[in-house]
Amino acid sequence: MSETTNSSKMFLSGVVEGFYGRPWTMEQRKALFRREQKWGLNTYLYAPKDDYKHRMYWRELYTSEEAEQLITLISAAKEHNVEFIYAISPGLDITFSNPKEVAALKRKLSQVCGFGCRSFALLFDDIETEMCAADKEAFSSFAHAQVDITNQVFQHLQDPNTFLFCPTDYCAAFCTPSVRESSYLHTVGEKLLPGIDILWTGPKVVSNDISVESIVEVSSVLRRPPVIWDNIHANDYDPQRLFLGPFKNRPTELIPKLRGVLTNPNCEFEPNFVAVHTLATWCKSSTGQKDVSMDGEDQGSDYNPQEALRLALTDWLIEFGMADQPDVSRAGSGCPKREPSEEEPMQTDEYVPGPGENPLYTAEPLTLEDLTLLSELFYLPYEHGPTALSMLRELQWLRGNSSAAVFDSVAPENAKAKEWRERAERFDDMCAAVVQMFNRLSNVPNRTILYDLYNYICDIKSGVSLARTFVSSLGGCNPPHCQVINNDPEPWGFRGGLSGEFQRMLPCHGNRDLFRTPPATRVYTIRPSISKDKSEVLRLSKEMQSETLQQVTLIGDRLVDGQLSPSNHCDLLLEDETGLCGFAFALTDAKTAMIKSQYPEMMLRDFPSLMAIQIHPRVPDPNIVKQLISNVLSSLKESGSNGVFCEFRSSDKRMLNFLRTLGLLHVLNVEGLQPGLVLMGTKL
Ligand code: GDL
Repeated sequence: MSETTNSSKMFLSGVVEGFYGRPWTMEQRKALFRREQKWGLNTYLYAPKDDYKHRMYWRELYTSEEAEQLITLISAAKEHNVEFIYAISPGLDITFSNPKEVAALKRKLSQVCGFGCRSFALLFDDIETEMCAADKEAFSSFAHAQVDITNQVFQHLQDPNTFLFCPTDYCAAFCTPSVRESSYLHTVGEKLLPGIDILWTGPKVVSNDISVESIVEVSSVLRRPPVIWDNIHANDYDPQRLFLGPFKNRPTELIPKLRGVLTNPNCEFEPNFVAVHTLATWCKSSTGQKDVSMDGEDQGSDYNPQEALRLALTDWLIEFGMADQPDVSRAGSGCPKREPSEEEPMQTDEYVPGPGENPLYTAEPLTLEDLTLLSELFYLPYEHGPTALSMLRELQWLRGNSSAAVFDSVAPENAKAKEWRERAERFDDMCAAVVQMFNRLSNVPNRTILYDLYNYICDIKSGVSLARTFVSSLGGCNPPHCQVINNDPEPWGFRGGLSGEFQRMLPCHGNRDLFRTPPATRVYTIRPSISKDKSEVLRLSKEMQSETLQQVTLIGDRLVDGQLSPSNHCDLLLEDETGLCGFAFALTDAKTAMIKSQYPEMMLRDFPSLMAIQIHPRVPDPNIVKQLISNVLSSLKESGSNGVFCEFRSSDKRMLNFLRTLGLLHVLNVEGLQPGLVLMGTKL
C-alpha cells in the first residue's frame, strides 16, 4: 500500500459544495473561506451539481465575466489559506475513448488553471454505469475507462497540489458484491496513479456512522487512505429536512487513517454554521486511545458532539444578533446600532404609543436555549435531538392513554388521570417553547440567517401547533377532538402536497419514521442459505445452546443441523460485517417432522408450521430481526399456512425476551408440554 505517498501531505479538512440545487453565491463562498480560516479548516471543493459548467455543459469554457468571478473567488480562498479544489463532473455524457473528449477536459481544466487554481477533482458519482459501444470496445471495464482518463488529466496538469477522484461506487452499499471483492474498486486502487486521492462517503451515501475498520478495509482495496466526502449534513434529498446537529458518529481515531474529511452540507448556506463549526472542532480534537462508543459519547477522545454543538451554537448566537440589512433599525439587544448616513436620513418622528394605545411590538432576543431547541428539532439524518424525541414520546403516550384524559373530568384525583394531565401540561410547555423560539427567531437582526431558516421553522411551528391542539382537545379543552381535523380545511390542511400523498400510500417506506424505526447501528444482509452455510449455522446454534445450559430436544434442532430441509423460501440467514449472526428456518407442515405426536392436534390446527430462530446477542437492532422473521412468515403464509410456532428452551431467557419485544410472536399456552419448553407463535 502506498500510504507513505500521502502521509506527508496535510490533512484535508473543510467543505465540499457538492449538493444538487441552487449553488451558493460567490459572496457566500467568500464568507465560508473566512469561517474556515477562523476555525482552522483548509479546503474547499467546488462541485455544485447544478452549476451548468461543472456538470451538464462541462465542455464549455468560462466567459470572461465568469472567469473574472472565479479568479476573484480563487484568490479569496488563497487569502484565507483555503485550498480551492476545482471539480468537474463529465460523466453524464463523456465518451471516454474519444481523444477529442479528453482534449476538451484538459482544455477546460487548463482554463481554470489559468485562473490561479492549483488543485482539481474529477467526479464520476451518480452516473449511468453502462458504457457506450465505442467505450466497451476500447476498455475492459468502466473502471478502466475512468482511470485511464483521470490519469491522463492528472499528468496533463503537471503536479497539481491536490487531485481528487470520485468513484462511481463511492460507498460500501454501492459495491458489488462487497468492498473487499469489488472489481471496480480494485481496478481503481491498482491503476489510479498514486498522487491521486479518492473520495468515499462511508458505508452508505449518507452514513450514520463511519467505523475505523471500514476505513481500514476500503484503504487496503484503494491502496491509499480515502478523503471522506461526508453527506451527514446534506439535505438536498428532502425539502422538509435541515440538519443542525453536531458532526457525530465518526470516531476521532479515523483522523490518522484518512487523507481528509470534506463535508457536503445543507443547500442553505447560513444554517451550515453548525455543520462546519463542529467538523472543525472534530478535526482539532486529539485522538484518544480508548474505545469509542458509537452512541455519540466519544469516550477516550476529547471530541464530544454535545459539547461541540454547544460551542457552535454559542458562536452562532452572536451572528444572529448582527444586523445585516438596512431596515433593521429597531432590533433587540445585541444588535449593533448603525450610524445614520447622508443617504439615509435618521428617522426623527419615531412613533410612541400614547396612554391606552397598543404598545409597540417587541420580542425578546434569541437565547442559547432557543438555538439548542432549534438544533434538536432539525438534528441529524438518522436521529432526532433529545427534545424532539421526548416530544414525540410524550405525544405517543398521551394519545395512547387518552382514556385517562376523559376520566380526568369525572375523577380528577385518579392517579392515571393526574399523570395524564401533568404530562399534557408538560407537552404543552414544550410546544409553547417551540412557538416562542419561532417568535424570537423571526425578530432577529440578522435577516439573512432567518430567511434561510424560515420555511423550516414555519413548518415545525405548524406541525407542533397541530399536535398541541390535538392534545388539548383530548384533554377536553375546546375545540373537541373531531373538530381538530376539519371537514373543509384550508390548503395547509393538506400538508406535504402530492409527494406527501404518494408517501402515505406506500405500505412501508411511506410510514418510515425515525422515531419508530431508528436506523440499524450496522449494515446487515438477509439472504437465503446455501449448503456451504451449514457448518456456520450449526456453529452459531451450538454456541447459543451452550449459552442456555439446558438440554431439551427440539424439532427445530433438526432443521438447523440439516437433518430436515426447510420449506421453499423459508431458510433465511442474517449477516453483519463479521459474518453469520442469525437465522430463521421454517417448515410449512410441522407434522412431517414429528416422530411421535409431540404437540396436541388442536394446537397444530391453529399453528401448523414450525420455525427455528436464532439471533446472536451482538445484534442490537430489533428492526432487522423483524424483517428477517417477517420474510419467513410471509413465505409461510403464501404457501397456505395459517399459523406458526417456535420452540425455545425455557432457560433461553435472552431470546424469549428479545422476541417478546419485537411483538411478532407471543407465548402460546399449551397444556402438557415437556418441562423446560416454551412455545411462541402467531397466526398468519
Ligand atoms: C450523492 C451525491 C451528492 C449529493 C448527496 C446527497 C456524492 C458523492 N454524490 O450521492 O452530490 O449531495 O448524495 O444527496 O455524495
